[in-house]
Amino acid sequence: MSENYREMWASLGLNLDAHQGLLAVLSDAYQNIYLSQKNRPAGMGYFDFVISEVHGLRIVELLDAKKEGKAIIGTFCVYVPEELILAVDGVSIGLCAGADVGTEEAEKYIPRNTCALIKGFMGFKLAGLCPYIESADLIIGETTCDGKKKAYEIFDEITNKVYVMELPNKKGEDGRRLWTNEIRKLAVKLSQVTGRQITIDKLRGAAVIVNAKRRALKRLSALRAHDPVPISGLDALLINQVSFYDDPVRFTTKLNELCDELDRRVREGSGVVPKGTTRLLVSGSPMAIPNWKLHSIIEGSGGIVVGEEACVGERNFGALLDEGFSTVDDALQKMADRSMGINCACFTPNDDRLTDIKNLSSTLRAQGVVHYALQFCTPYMIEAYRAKTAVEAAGLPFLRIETDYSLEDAGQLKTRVEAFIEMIRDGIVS
Ligand code: BJ8
Repeated sequence: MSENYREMWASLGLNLDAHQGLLAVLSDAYQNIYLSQKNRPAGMGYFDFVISEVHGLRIVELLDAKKEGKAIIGTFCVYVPEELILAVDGVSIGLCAGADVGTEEAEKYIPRNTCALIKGFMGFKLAGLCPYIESADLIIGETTCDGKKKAYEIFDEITNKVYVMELPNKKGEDGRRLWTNEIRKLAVKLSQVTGRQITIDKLRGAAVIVNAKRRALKRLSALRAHDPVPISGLDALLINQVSFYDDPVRFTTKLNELCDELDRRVREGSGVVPKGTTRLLVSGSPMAIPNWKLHSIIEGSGGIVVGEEACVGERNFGALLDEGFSTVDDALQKMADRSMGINCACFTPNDDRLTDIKNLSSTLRAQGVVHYALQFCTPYMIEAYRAKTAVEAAGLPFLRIETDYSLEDAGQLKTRVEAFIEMIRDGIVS
């Protein structure tokens, strides 16, 4: 890929040598973690291709879209409604970063003890490694955790592209009103940036596209409830990560084709691992691409991940947008209501997340919950206590993990995960 796209990367101002190094590391990691898996569905070929072209063909597509007058809109949070971006003919791209890059540069601006996701997006920009950030016309931030909202101030100084939405901390009527108003303001901002009017027809078309994507992701999620599981947690995680980058219509078609194949597997009783493999739900901080660390450890330790109660996972697609809106403002209200149903640890109280974890564990027939918090992600690190109490009260074992993107603790984590799986298998906890 590299030679063909060098000129494009140079025109975006990337650091070509460092970028080349990053692609080489990613390609090795992908080979070792993904392509070495046994018995993968053939339909994963499309997603492998998307990853192989994540800084290539997809960027060509974005630049072509810009030539057609479309805007590229970067986002960091599932509270930002993708429909609104599509309604102004924009292209929505998730910008969260799941790799330790540019750390030294990032730490010149933000403290060492900042979560890896924030350090990641700052590092990608500062080290000149992200063609998505460079292509973006507007980057939408939100006042979720303290780390993100303060980092956006600096990120805006560096990029001059950041628009921050005010997300409330509580979900009562006041919070709902505030968030609805923020969505109205975002609609105005997007119209200004793109020069496009938001109409009811545009919103209807966008709602159909994004709901179809959510339905396909829900279909994939439901298939993971079977035993044997027809697809690995690693592959399902990858699909969820790709859902933030890929063209939504093409993505949905390809994912539905893959689900057809998984349906056949289920009918034939064949799975990616033997029936009875220990089933785990992962819950917590989002795992942005290419963060495959925990899934890789779990599945390399004899378990299988059957679901993610996370933003790269169920929180992103769990609820559909109510398409029964009659005016533009009604649509904006319904978007606000949909996203206010997402249970992020940035909210207080957040009891509904505990219910989500228990319900999902039961639907997906998980035998244990692995709670994942990125180090220094205070909301999820602290909420782990209440998640543990709720999960154990429901009779399920719980493993609490705090980690970052580095592989330094991989051996230690593997030992803990293996012991957890063994305990479940031996029926010591149930
Ligand atoms: S809705 S989880 S996408 S805010 S990992 S930066 S919380 S310190 S990403 Fe999130 Fe929206 Fe919530 Fe989801 Fe802060 Fe934690 Fe870092 Fe995080």
